[in-house]
Amino acid sequence: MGSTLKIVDECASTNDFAKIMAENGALHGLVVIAETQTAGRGRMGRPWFSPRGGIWMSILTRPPPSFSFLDSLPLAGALAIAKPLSEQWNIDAKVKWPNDVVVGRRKIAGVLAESKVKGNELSFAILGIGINANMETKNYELISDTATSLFSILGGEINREDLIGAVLFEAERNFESLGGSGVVDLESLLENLDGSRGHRVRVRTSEGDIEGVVEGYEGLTTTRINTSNGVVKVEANTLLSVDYQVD
Ligand code: BT5
Repeated sequence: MGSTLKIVDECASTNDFAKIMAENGALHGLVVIAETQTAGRGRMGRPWFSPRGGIWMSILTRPPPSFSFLDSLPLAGALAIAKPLSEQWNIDAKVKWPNDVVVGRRKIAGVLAESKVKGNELSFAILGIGINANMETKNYELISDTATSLFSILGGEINREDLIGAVLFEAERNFESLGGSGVVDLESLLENLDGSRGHRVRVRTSEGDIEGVVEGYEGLTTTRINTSNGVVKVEANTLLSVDYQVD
């Protein structure tokens, strides 16, 4: 990861920037980083606030081995953020299914996996990573009650280069493991860093809505939800949205 590094001051979305570079032949491992994004986005077109001081970056993987690789990318990406925050910076960061990193109840980072399909084949995938690093979230009305930043938690600036390096290192190992190298036991890592188990959720899937309590995972693509009718397995490729109920 980062064999080619493209750093820009401002762009609409690093995912779009990386996609254009991918369509023009950029190689596996390209990383695009922007100081600020003017149209950063989350899933389903939701806005992603991207002021200066944060870490807004996208990683190109090509060719992704399979569709199940793609379905695992959001959790693999979230783990690559939560692990170094927890182990190297001593922050109690947890992965919140399906694609968030939280500290306590507040979101500190999110990931957005997108892909390009040609015929029946995946031609490339892009993993967008947004981390609220050296910035404040309280000025953004939409997220002032739900988000936080590393700056607020640490009471000072984090070295962004160190964190970017650590996240890219973990992302590379996680991606290799999704490809079958086994270098990281992703299921155990998720077990250790999971912050969703025991939480009540309302899940929308392409196969219907489910309400219940997150019980655990099977691999990185299947989530078990304990409902009043027993355990229902949610597959990542059917997932539309997850709402956490405040309990
Ligand atoms: C995500 O979506 O969490 C994925 C975020 C991915 C952002 C990166 S930045 C680099 C790359 N380029 C992009 O354009 N995107 C990626 P989702 O789960 O849909 O969460 C979106 C919701 O999070 C919004 O509706 C807000 O409520 C909230 N939100 C927006 N900005 C936030 C921020 N900076 N911190 C915490 N929450 C935020």
